[in-house]
Amino acid sequence: MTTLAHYLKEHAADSAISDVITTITDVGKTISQLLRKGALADILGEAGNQNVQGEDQKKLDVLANDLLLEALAQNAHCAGVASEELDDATPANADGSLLVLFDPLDGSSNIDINMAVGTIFSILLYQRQGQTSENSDFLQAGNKQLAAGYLLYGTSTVLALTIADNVVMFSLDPDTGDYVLIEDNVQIDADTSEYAINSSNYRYWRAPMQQYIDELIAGEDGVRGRDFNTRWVAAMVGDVHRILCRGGLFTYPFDTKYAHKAGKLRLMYEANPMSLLIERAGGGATDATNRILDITPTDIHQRVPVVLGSKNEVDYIKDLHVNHADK
Ligand code: AFP
Repeated sequence: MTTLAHYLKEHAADSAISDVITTITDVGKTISQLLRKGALADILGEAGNQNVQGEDQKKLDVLANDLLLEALAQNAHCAGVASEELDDATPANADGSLLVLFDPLDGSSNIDINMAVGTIFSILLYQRQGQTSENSDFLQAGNKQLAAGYLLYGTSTVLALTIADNVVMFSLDPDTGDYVLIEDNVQIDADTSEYAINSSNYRYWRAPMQQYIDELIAGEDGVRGRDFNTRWVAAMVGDVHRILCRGGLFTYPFDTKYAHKAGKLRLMYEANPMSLLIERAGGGATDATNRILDITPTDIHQRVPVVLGSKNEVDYIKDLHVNHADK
């Protein structure tokens, strides 16, 4: 049996990364317990304030955010923390060598209906050790991530992690409190017949994305020559987990629903960490034309269109967009 502690000891580049991941996953145990108590813990419902994106926060969003922030601020290796829920990054220990970004509870609208939610995290190198960290220190492309992962609080709590070249999964043993390795070297099939998209936004998409979904819906009667199936968890963390388990395509594409947003998902808290996991598992991740991991961020809360999952399907969508642009 390999526990997370054993795995980190053998595979983490240094003790700082190991330590920060241990802090995040320890908080994950607390969040998992709070979620399991559900309404009994009096944690459901709106917290009464809105996050920086103008969305209502659930009580547990606030709690998860605070727990992670407090724990990471006390970690000597952590120079700064940026959360999807807070306007600005929070400086931590100036002598630390790492920066941590997180979405404390992705899919928070799922909390009240007892469906899957998760914590997504990304770890970057801090390049100005000894000085107080600022928002601009976090503006590094996703390909610079030292580690990334998520905790999925579903029927069981699962950690998906990439710290070296591969992706691994651990399951939280509720009896011992240990994360136990359940999958080493996760790989995604290049082909799939399963896709995830919120189709209610169809009229706001660009023509190539409309064409793509039209083709999938036409199934064996259309140009794709086979039937496709839809799955939509409404929490990216759940959809990405399904893809890491059995392949698939996930997209939250560019849409014109809200003029000021390029997409719904956040580059630094959602798209980058998930893209690193997916690429390292052999899949693809693009904003429909460019590799997500190569985007240079200009704002810590920047949004981006996302297309990720089984490689051939991601490439197919990319080709549709490139060919459309060429015309
Ligand atoms: P919340 O965390 O605000 O619930 O948003 C979740 C999410 O960002 C992402 O995890 C889902 O894929 C997506 O939103 C679902 O969006 P729809 O509301 O359009 O279904």
